[in-house]
Parts: sequence; C-alpha cells; structure tokens
Amino acid sequence: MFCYQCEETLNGKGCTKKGICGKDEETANLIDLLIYLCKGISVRNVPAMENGAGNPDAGKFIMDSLFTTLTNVNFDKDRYYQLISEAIAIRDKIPKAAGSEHDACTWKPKDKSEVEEKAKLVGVLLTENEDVRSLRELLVYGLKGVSAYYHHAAILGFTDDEIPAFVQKGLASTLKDLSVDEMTGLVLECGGVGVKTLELLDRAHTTTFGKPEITTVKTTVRDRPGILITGHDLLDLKMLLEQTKGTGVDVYTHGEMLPAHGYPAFKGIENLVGNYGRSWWHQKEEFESFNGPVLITTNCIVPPKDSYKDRVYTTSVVGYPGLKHIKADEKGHKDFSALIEQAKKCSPPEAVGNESDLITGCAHDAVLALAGPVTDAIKNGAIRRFIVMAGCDGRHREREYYTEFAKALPADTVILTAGCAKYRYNSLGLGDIGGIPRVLDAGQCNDSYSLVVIAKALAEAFGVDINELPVSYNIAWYEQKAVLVLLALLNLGIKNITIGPVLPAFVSPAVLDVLVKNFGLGKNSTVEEDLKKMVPQ
Ligand code: FSO
Ligand code: SF4
Repeated sequence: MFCYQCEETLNGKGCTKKGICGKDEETANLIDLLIYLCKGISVRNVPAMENGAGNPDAGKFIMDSLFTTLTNVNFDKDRYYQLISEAIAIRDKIPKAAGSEHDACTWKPKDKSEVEEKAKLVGVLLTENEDVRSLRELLVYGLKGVSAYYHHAAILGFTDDEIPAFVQKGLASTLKDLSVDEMTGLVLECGGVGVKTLELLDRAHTTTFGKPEITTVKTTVRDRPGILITGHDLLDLKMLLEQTKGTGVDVYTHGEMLPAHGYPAFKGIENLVGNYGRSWWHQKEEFESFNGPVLITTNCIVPPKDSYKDRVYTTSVVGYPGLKHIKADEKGHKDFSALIEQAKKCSPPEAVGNESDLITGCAHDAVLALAGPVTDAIKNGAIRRFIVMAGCDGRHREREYYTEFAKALPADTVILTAGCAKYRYNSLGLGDIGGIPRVLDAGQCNDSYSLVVIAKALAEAFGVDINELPVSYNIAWYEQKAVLVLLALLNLGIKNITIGPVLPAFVSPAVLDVLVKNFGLGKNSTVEEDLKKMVPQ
C-alpha cells in the first residue's frame, strides 16, 4: 500500500501500512487496482467512442468508481471486489485499440487471490520518476474531484458528455509516456473541466432547489427523536424530508449539509430543525450524542464506534463494512423507512455545547443582490479586504491556525467561505459590516464556484482584473475535491493563492516550482506573517 492523496497522509509522505483515515492495506490496494482498470477502460474507450463503437455508459461507471475511491468515501472491500469485476466486464466489451495493448487493458484474474496479488503491484509507485508520478497523480486527484461533483449534478438530471469524455482522456493519458508540458497541460485542462463541472452542479442545485438566500440556522435541539443527515447530497435530504413528514421524527443537518438550509426548497419545513455539530471529523462524539440514526450521503465518513454503529446508514457511493446501506431503486427513489422506524425508538439528541446560530446561503445570487451595498462599502473603506477561506476542515492541530487567523482579521475585512473549512470560524460571532455578515458562507465546497462568480462580478463593477481586487486567498485543503477546486481557481487565472495547513505530499519539488513560478502558489505561514501579506495596511 502507498497512498498520499490527502492532506493527512502519514508524516506528510504517504500511508504505507494503514491509512490515517482508517483504510486498511487490502482496501488501499484494491482501490489502486480499480483505478488501474478504469485507466484500461479509458485507453480502449476513447478511440472506440471516436469511431462510434465505444461504450457511452463507461464514463458513468468510471466516474462513480473514482468518487468511491476518494478519501473517506468507501472502506468496504466487498464493494471494491465487485467494482473490479464490473470494470473488467465493461472493458472487455469495448473493441481493442489498434496495436499492442497496455496490461491495464488485457489483465484478467482467474480468482480472487489473483486480484489480491495484482492489487499490490499497480499502485502509485508503479511510476518511478517522481515528477511524472506527481503530475499523473495531480491529474488523477483532479479527475476524482470532477467525478464527485459530476455525480451530484447527474443524479439531478444535469449532464454534459464532454465531462466524462475528458475524465477518460485524462485517465488514459496516465498510461502513456507524455512530455512534462503535455502532462502539465492536461492538469490545467482538468481545472477548466472543473470550472465547467462546478458550474453544472451550481445550475443543477439552483434549478432543483432554488437560489440560496442568506439564512440563519439554529443549532439547538428539540425534545423529539431525530435523524441526522451528513455529506453533500441534497437530493437525499429532499427524499428524507418527504418521508419523515408527519412522522414525529425531526431531521437535522450535519457538516457539509448545513448549506441546505439556504435553499428555498428546504425552507418552512416543520421537522427540519437545524444543524447539529460541526465538521466531519467530530463525528465520533457527535453521532454518539445525537442518539438517533445517521445517514451518510458522501464523504467524509470516520470509522464508526461500536457504540453507535447500528444507527449509521450509508447510501450511494459511500460504504463501510457492517453498516446498513440504502440503495436507490431504478427510478432513483430511496426508502428511508428503516431509519424512521429506528428513530422512533431512540432518545432525542443531546445538545452539543456551542449553540450559536450559523449563517449560510451567501451564494452568488444572494451576495450579488447586495452588490450595491458591497461596492459602496468597498468604495467608502468600510470593507478593506475580502479573504477567501474556502476548503476543508481536518483533524490536525495545525488547523487551529484558521481559527486564529479569522479572529485576528481586522474588523473591516470579510471572509468568503465554502466547504467544511468554515466550521473553524463560523461560530466566532464575527458580526457584520453595515448588515453584510463578516463570514459569507457560499455553501458546500463545490460552491467555491460561487465565490469566483462574486469575485468576477466585483472585478467587472470596478473595471479591474480579478487579481487586482482587494481579495486574498487562504485556502485549507484536505481531500481530492479540494485539489480540483484549486485547479479550477488556477484555470480562472487567480494568482497568489495560499494553501495549507501543509503542502500536498504528491506535489514534487519540481512541480511545486512550476506552480510557484506560474501562479504564485504558496503555503501558509504564521498568522502574523500571513496577515501582513494578505491584509496590507
Ligand atoms: Fe469537507 Fe470531507 Fe466538502 Fe471534502 S466533508 S472534506 S473537500 O469531503 O467535500 O468540504
Ligand atoms: Fe492516508 Fe489519506 Fe490515503 Fe487515507 S486517503 S490512506 S489518510 S493518504
């Protein structure tokens, strides 16, 4: 096993015996093999599609598989064995490419033990050159991010054939000997496909659930049993609310589901009580004290404790051995009656402590509705600077930096956020500037797109380049969706982004050098140093 795809990788180098995330060696190897086979499918399918002989459904399989392999999505070995068999079956129905084929296009196991053995041999370290490996992995992680966001758009009926086509082109490229320039070009192109995917998902969400409105969300609990829903899938929330209506069971959001409260479709629902707890990594204590069933719709799942395991349900691409899994039927409908019946027998949730209200729903439409007051506040100096602090939260102590940074920001600055990173500062009570909240939460990590729409509109209003705006970027990353968001920001021409709390282990010194020289990308430092840099006097 060798995995270095997330920020928490062991010693900033790579997990080799067991993941910090909880993934064991066999699962990590199976993930490598599944990705290897997805590359093999792509090598065959890209030319076959051009000749009208490809499998148009291969893209969906590949993208759902890539999403499954993202950090903290699926820890279930059986699921990976099944996906590996499906991958081989899909690949073998596609006509062979001309000439001799790569092993990923032809390898076939006789039994499970051959799968296990092969899985040990096809990981990240198969590429020996550090810089080539770095560029290939950067591309694959970006493609994982594209796949995750595309999945959410697609289940709402919003698709774009060019996106799965690019994912396959990108995967196929990693089995070829390309020049550094060609590989770098594909990484940057992935950022552009990322922008397209984020825009598609934004359209899917706003068309289906309405345009988010700035909303105050309660974090207190009621004296009735409840179901907690976490992850990013708003359609699951919709179905859960429809099925819990009138049952006496409340619904609370958790983690990345908090922004749901800003959408008109989720307003005025009597049993949608509020948000419970904080970001993903607190789930061991919070799922315990919630007392009722928990539905995990996407990452991040933390290996559950035995004490509450029987109350946790996964759905869609998420999986964990021993947890109950809810599948959609052919029409996409999910039956949550098991959770509802279990909830009725559970005690109400216990309060988690800090119960300050949270503000969300500050997506582009809501913020641009305030364009007048915002531009006035910039012109008259009431707002000196915006700091984009989007991204992820994580367990590491270094992340206290983000709370301290937010606290130390001068009162004439505004934080633009999206993703679970916000839990480091969204309950600090940072107040407002003439009615404009000082923490503008655009939504989930995918809604980082919204922040770019806002920045572009401001640039237009002031007639300046996006990099000349009084905006600094201090982004926290954790997993591969954040890698994609970063590539998307680079594609949009945004320079001088600071990322932290550590640099990705998969970025080699030479690749980092390119990112520093071309984009001014840098790592965060101390609160004092970064304040000097990001909020000039
Ligand atoms: Fe967070 Fe987890 Fe949304 Fe990620 S819950 S860390 S970038 O999966 O997706 O922000
Ligand atoms: Fe390690 Fe992160 Fe990979 Fe898990 S996902 S095995 S923590 S690098």
